[in-house]
Amino acid sequence: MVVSYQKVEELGVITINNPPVNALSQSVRQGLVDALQQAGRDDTKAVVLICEGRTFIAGADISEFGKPPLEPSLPEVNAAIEACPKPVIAALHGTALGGGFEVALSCDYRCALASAQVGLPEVNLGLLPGAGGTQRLPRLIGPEAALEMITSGQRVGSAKASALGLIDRILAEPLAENALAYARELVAKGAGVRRVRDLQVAGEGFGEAEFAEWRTRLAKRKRGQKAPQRIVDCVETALSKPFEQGLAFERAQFVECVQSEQSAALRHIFFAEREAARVPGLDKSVMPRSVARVGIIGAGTMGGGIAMCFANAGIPVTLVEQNQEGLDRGLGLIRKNYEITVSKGKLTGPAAQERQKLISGSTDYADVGDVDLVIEAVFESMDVKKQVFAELDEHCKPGAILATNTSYLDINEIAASVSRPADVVGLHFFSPANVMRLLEVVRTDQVADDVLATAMALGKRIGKVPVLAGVCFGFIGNRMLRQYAREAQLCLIEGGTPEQIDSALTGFGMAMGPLAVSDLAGLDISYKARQALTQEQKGDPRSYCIADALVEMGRLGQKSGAGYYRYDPKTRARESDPEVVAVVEAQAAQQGITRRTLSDQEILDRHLLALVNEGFRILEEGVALRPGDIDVVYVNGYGFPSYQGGPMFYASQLGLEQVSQRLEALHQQTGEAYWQPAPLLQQLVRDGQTLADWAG
Ligand code: 3H9
Repeated sequence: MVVSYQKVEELGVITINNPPVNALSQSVRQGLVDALQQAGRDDTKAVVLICEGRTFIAGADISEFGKPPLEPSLPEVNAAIEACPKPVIAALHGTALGGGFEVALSCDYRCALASAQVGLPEVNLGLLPGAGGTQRLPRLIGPEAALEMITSGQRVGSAKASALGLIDRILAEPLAENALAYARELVAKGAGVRRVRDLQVAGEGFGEAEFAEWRTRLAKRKRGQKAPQRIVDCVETALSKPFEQGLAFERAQFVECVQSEQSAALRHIFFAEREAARVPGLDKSVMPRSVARVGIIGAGTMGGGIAMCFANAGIPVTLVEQNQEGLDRGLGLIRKNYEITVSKGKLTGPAAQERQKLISGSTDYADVGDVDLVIEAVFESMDVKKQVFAELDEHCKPGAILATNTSYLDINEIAASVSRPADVVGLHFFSPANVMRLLEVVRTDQVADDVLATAMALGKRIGKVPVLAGVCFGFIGNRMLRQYAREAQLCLIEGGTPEQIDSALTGFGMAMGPLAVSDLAGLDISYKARQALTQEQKGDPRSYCIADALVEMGRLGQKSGAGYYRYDPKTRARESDPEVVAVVEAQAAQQGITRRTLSDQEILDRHLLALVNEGFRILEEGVALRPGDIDVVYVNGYGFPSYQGGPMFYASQLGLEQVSQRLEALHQQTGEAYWQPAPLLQQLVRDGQTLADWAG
């Protein structure tokens, strides 16, 4: 039974037990309605609603969305709580989220463990709270705080929730015993039914202008997303309309959101992120190795960022550099990063100091002799990496995991250079490493199962989204990125401007356009990498001649004040630069290209299709295990808009036949082999299959 009802002296106790997170699936909703009816009829004086397992209800059952609705709905459950003639007391632990928190808001009183958190994260799924959250929350905490909580989707701990008036009593463990004692206390003092719906919203001084301000702010902060704007509409309605009308309005908005493509995309990402953590073929009995101390080789931007990831998770780190000067520079950079975090109010000073204390520096490999995992983050050169691995092989204790943060190099070759190839794995972090959520875990030919299991578990422990990738040039993300970056160059030389290209992609929702990203990363990085290649390896000159010309003019991107754009030395604001147009035109003439007008749609199509086609190749080769893994990589590592679901989800929404036809048209038009639809795509189209069929 997922919901049970029990009489404990004068109290009725409703217990939900629906692992893993007590989601509100149909059986739970029905069970709640039945239990409430029973409680309403018997001689109990109050009802306690509590959950078994690791958490109070964590929300509606997301897997039910997109399917025909099943009765009773959650608003009906909440109405049943409010119709109960006795006070209902919600006892919270773990995370009371979304519909779960809305259930608690429908109760008369709320008590919680100090460790509990509450929140309305629906916005992260392209939704709004659809069971009264947008109407009840403003009645309890006012419109401003309600808007902040609902549009950010962030959780609030018990202490803050109590200060806001969301929780009436913070309890010590054990929850059940103390929640029942609290309920008895309420009964003893005659505390009766107390419905949030009957409260007036304290909305003085909050009117049309304030709501308009929120809409503008969200249009920037949640660019392109529909749900945040709808949330503002709902909260505004809570102020202007009676409760029932507000509920009806909210319901209509929720239904529209749940049917939207944006929500389907975000739900896809929610499940894909969790699926990505599973490694097929890796037996559940494989125990991850224990990781209590970590070493990092290289205190550059990447090494420092990685060190912060571990320190932030409470894991001590030893950072090794070649000389004291480099080490001091690296540690200084880390200190500065923490100072910025503190100045932004995201961390307290003492907490930042605690974290920094976990990072120690050294110039001696012997100091990583006893670490459980070491990550090499040095210059991207096979020779240099092999030298580092030889040192690690010599100094690290048996059983230590030896990881490389290489972005492109053949990790099998690195593994083969040491005496313990089974301990070698790729851990590819993304810059800035302490911020970006993606972690590509690269599986080498000889890697041990428990090393892989450790890498995946550790990724989650340090707050990353780990995705398994196979060895190839660029793994999943960067291999696809090369195709995308090529299109940016070709669109530029064929007739686009940096502004047009970037805005076509930011218009789609990309965090930044490809050329602005290049300016940020520094044009000299890929220039240097190209210099090491043969003419043949470099490929079509049209795809790099502009970049080369800019670097040779000293335009290295943001760091030199100019790249594809010009940057204001003070504000770093980006400006168009006619000089770039001149360079582009000169290069086009040199390559014999007559520039033409490109439509924004063509630019967008070419960039996305380049990603998608390579994605199919990567899937076919087994470099990525599932289409969803590629989407998770792009959303968490490359600024792909989560509400578009990632490149493979985008392809699925477009329809594989349509994707194949557009690729074929580009192939015919250009004669370029890379536009030929990938064999897997062709096969799926021939067989009338979807990517989900293939993955399933
Ligand atoms: C909503 O409530 C709408 C209402 O306003 C209106 C309705 C009318 N449903 O994350 P984990 C699964 S919208 C179904 O790995 P953790 C998850 O897929 C919802 N399944 O654990 C995974 O399955 P598997 C608002 C769910 O400890 C397993 O549970 N609520 C749901 O790291 C464990 O999950 C949210 O958005 C769900 N709601 O984190 C909360 N939640 O093992 C979403 C989880 O097969 N959930 N699963 O891969 C979370 O944020 C985290 O799961 C939570 C636990 C913090 C609860």
